[in-house]
Amino acid sequence: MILNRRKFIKYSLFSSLLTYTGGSVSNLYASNSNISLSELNIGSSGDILLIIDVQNDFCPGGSLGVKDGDKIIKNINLIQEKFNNIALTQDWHPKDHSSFITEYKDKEVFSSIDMPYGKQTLWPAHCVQGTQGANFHKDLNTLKANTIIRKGFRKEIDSYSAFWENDKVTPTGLEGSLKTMGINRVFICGLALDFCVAYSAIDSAIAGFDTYVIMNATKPVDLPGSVEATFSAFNKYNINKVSL
Ligand code: VGL
Ligand code: ZN
Repeated sequence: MILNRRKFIKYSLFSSLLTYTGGSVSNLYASNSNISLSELNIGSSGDILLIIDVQNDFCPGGSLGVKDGDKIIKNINLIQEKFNNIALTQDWHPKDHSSFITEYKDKEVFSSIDMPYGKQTLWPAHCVQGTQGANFHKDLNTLKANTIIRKGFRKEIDSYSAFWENDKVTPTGLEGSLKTMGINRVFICGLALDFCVAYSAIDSAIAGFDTYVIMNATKPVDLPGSVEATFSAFNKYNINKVSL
């Protein structure tokens, strides 16, 4: 589904979390992303690759499809070869999840409502547990992952981040898991750069991990201002942009 950009940005949770800085997306997108993964000696036991939400509903043809979302899968599979620790996330909602527009009368898709934990965007139904839309894309190599984190499975709370649900108090368990594993560097890729990847990267940095986003293994929804807002958050939280 193609997002209604005007409506979406108007109501986006990001408009409160991050600040629109203006300027050209393509310039920003290219800047500071020239550090190569090969310079970083990937593969020690302290490194993990975190692959966010590479699921059918976020790929073209899905109910919340990101443009060219499937085109990053080849790079993600190549990158996996370098890592000894890999975690996948899977957006995993009950069919009556409170973030779904189908649960409300007289509300518009991509508008927001007040939840006990703050503003919540209303989405088209997506990634419903047990459906084809919730499955990982068939081209994603899922064999090497040692961890799969499901998020958003509580009817009352949405979860963009791999670490904390949107209420910011319910953990997914990933932070404790990575700390127990002795992880110190987290490399993040997947969908979508300006939403679930961004929230995951911010929470990773706040948790104290050195955090890297792999720019040629992610794609943004790219609403007006959303990529600039993501990159200003990356600067604020010292999140590094790297490339394969
Ligand atoms: C996502 C909206 C709702 C994402 C998940 O993975 O980017 N976006 N649920
Ligand atoms: Zn979702």
